[in-house]
Amino acid sequence: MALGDTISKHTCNVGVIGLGHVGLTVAAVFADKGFAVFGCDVIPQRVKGIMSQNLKLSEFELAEIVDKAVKCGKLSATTNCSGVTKSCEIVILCVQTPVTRNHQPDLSFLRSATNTVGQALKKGSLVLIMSSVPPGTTKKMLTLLETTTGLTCGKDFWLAYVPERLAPGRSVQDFINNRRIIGTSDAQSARLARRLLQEVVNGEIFSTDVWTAEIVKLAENTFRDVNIAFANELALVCEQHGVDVQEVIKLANTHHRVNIHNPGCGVGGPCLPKDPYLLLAGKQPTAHSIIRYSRHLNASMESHVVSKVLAALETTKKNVNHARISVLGVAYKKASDDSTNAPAKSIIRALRRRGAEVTVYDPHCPESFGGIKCKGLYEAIAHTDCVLILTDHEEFASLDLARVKEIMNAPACIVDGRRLISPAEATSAGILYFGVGLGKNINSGDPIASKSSLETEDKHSRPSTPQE
Ligand code: SAJ
Repeated sequence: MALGDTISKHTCNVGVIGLGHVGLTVAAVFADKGFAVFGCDVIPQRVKGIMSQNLKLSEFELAEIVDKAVKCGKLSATTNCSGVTKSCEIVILCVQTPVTRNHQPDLSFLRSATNTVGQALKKGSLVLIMSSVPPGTTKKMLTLLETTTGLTCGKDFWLAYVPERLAPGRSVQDFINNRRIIGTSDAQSARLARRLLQEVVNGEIFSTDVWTAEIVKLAENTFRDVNIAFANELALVCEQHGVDVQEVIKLANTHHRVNIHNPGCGVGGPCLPKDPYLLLAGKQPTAHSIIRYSRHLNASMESHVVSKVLAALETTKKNVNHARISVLGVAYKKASDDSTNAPAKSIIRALRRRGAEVTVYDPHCPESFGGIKCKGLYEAIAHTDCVLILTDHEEFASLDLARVKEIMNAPACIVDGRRLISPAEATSAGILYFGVGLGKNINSGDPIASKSSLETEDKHSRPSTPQE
């Protein structure tokens, strides 16, 4: 039977190479739609966790469909990549594509997986690459597949670049509902990839060439990174002008063509700190790259926040050496258990290097980056000199400020790296407040300085993360 027909009947086998966050979501969704899915990962514990339904996944829906698919035999996992390739007509590559310390793409995982797939690929198969890749990579993988298989792409097998667009935290819904891009270099690959995607996603599907599709994916995350960098620079400007950046952004965003993102203590996660470098890999389109500069600026917010803590301690006449600081949040973003590239890492280390004792609380993430891990929020805050908020978890937005003041060493102070707490509410609870982008001397007691129009209109309205 032709591949197109087995796709429509869901009778073809789907192999997913790489069972990280993206691969596992892809595997689980295909299995949930009735395809027989064979997943493969080089980490035996990951495979074991999936098969024994013992994987600790923070996303409830993902955990649920993974377990269901394993239980009913639609999803199995192994470390044997060539075995998977041999038994599947569809092979989806979801391996990581990190950057090195010098911000150069490390394609070794993708090259190795493609090479193994090439050695076992059946004639008539469709290969999809979903990893984020530097422009031109799919073409290189196509050549590698042709060399290892001895087959011709577009005639004997099919290949498409289909970037994922799922945001950790809502992976399954994003995978199913987001619009998708398919990049191919021949018409039949485009037809088959579209037919396959249509079976599992509801969102509109756009087709283009591979090179364009690769750049589209990187452009999306780079746009977000540059926009956040703009917000961060604006925060630094506002601090110098004695103005509150939150109010500036909220009011500027009332213009229907303006959508400034939120400033903060830095940009983390598996994607934004890396994808701009993949986009620029091997190219220097201009001597003054806004993309490269944005990366530097976003990374520098981590040391800016450390300076804010030092300034806060100085105001309270305390020395960082021996100070006790409670860090709230180590995950890279709200409601996540992921601390990949989280700003918390360098910030906690910098404070500890200066002699501070750091307690850490995160309701979602087990990491502590060398700080003393606490089980409870107020346990972490008790007897500390400074509370430092690094993640915008909901739990921190509703802090009982009176209780915070009571249990902290006097004078209590908060450094808010995510602008989660109302400065006016903190000061009226008797807490000194320092926030990224807050230039006003909120601690002066001046009632005009301590009330922004945001707080007057809706005191609990913190601008939400754009396009959350
Ligand atoms: N952040 C800010 N200010 C903001 C928004 C985010 O400082 O206004 C920070 C967050 O705190 C976090 C980092 O940026 O540390 C990244 O968070 P995110 O929510 O922007 O991005 P990710 O990495 O979770 O997911 C992104 C998404 N890309 C876009 O929104 C364009 C997601 O849709 C992609 O699928 C994902 O990258 C990916 O896998 O590429």
